[in-house]
Amino acid sequence: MKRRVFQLSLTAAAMAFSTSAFAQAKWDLATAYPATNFHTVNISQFAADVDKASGGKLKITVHANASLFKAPEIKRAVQGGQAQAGEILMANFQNEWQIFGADGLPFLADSYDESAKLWKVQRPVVEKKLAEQGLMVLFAVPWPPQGVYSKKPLNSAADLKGIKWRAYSPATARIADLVGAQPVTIQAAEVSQAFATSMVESMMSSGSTGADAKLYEHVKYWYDTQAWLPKNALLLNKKAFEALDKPTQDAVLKAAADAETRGWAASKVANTESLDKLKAGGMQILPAPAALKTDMKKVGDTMLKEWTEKAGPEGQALVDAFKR
Ligand code: PCA
Repeated sequence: MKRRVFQLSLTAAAMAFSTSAFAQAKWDLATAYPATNFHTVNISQFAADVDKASGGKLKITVHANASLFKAPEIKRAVQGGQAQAGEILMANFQNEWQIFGADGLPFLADSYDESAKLWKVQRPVVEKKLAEQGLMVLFAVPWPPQGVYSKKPLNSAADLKGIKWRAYSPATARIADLVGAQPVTIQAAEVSQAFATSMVESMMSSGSTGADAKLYEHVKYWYDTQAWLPKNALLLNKKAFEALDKPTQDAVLKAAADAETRGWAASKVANTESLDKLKAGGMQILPAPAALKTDMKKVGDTMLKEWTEKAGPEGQALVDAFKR
């Protein structure tokens, strides 16, 4: 009984507070990648910009490296308001809605220019979908082009048969199926451990994630297939955004636009720097052998076909708009 009275008075206090003018807000922002990763550095800069432009009215605390929520939980946490903001890898949510995975398909958009073109057509539909879920997308930034990490040298996809393959998304698990490897889903935060213990022997990812995980300690080769550039997106809880006053909302949107521009540039720099780091650590950074590239392109063709079937007219419209 006592407890109920207490709860009621708390609700009354909350209501009184919400009708008063917006004074200050504190947000938690969850990410799944290390603090030093270029995405996280970019997001931290975004938080600092918002703080400054809002005159300290909106304070955003960035929780890096999956310390607040694990990667697959972040979307739901932002939706439910457990965190007001969070960064997701869109391709992780392909099973929920195929369009989220368009940038995770091998060789559909395989350069920064193509990736920017894809985001242009993907963004409006993604915004609409997320709005239905009570979410907003502030910006998206691609990971550097995806190559193949392997403990042993590779000539073609046949060399991947039977090996333990780290997947980070439904699409990267599907690649394993198609080449006859054994997929194991492992989050970026656990990649180093997984290769160190030989739980996995190969994966596709960027130089950036390999450098973050110091993979040169456990892996010998990275083949530059330039297969796709999956994007991280920064999501907001729509209600949290709407609770801000207009000048603070504007500060958020302006800082977000800056973060998107800065992030794409940072990704290109991270690509070069991380591959240099892997090389310095003793890895061989190699062009993809012709057979491997041809095999992977075939995998990409199959996956695009499967994706288009699942994504339906909406997916076809996206691909058509992208190719136009
Ligand atoms: N790094 C992330 C996703 C794509 C990438 O380059 C990872 O490997 O989990």
